[in-house]
Amino acid sequence: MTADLILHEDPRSGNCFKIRLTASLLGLPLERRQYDIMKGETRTPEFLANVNANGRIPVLQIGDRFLPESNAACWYLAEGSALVPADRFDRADMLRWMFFEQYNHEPNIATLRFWLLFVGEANLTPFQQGQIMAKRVGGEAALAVMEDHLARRDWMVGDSVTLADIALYAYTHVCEAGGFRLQDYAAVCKWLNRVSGLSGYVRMD
Ligand SMILES: N[C@@H](CCC(=O)N[C@@H](CS)C(=O)NCC(=O)O)C(=O)O
Repeated sequence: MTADLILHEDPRSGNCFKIRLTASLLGLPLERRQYDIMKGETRTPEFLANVNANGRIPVLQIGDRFLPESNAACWYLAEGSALVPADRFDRADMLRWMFFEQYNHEPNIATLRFWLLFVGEANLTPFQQGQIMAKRVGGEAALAVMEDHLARRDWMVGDSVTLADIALYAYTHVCEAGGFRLQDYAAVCKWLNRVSGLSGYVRMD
């Protein structure tokens, strides 16, 4: 019998971790199916035809339906829970930070972590090597925006943890693997501790 919720993932991926963390905070059981992105296991004809035509994990399988994109999957799990604000403005503000994560944060911070930790700087293409500095500057700018915001509040939106915190936590807490210095961001560090102190918190594998 197929489980209700199946996470197609590579456990090294922060995007996948967001979904595990959301499910864990909500007490929802997830079956995990693992793929090695370094071996192209999300690019096989079977994966493209049956799981995600975009060739990427995470994908949340709900019964016989497949939902790619980490933040969409977190939304599916959390809609109607305390992880989504009841207030209309706060709900939109939460989405604002989730779009910020996908546009300003993840493409810089997650990509540098992937390149430096898993691919190795020496194995990068000349094009990728030429992008390192821009990604470093972009990632530092995103962390500075978070630092400024969190210097004045405990959570990204409202007075309690929301999906905005989960989405941004995933790659922030491992950003040093991409060469970023968390010690430069004191308010971000305190917020990271707030998230990891939540009841139901689960570690990234
Ligand atoms: N915007 C997507 C990004 C998904 C993504 O880039 N996944 C990466 C791992 S974090 C992947 O599957 N890479 C393998 C590949 O592109 O072949 C999300 O938030 O889920």
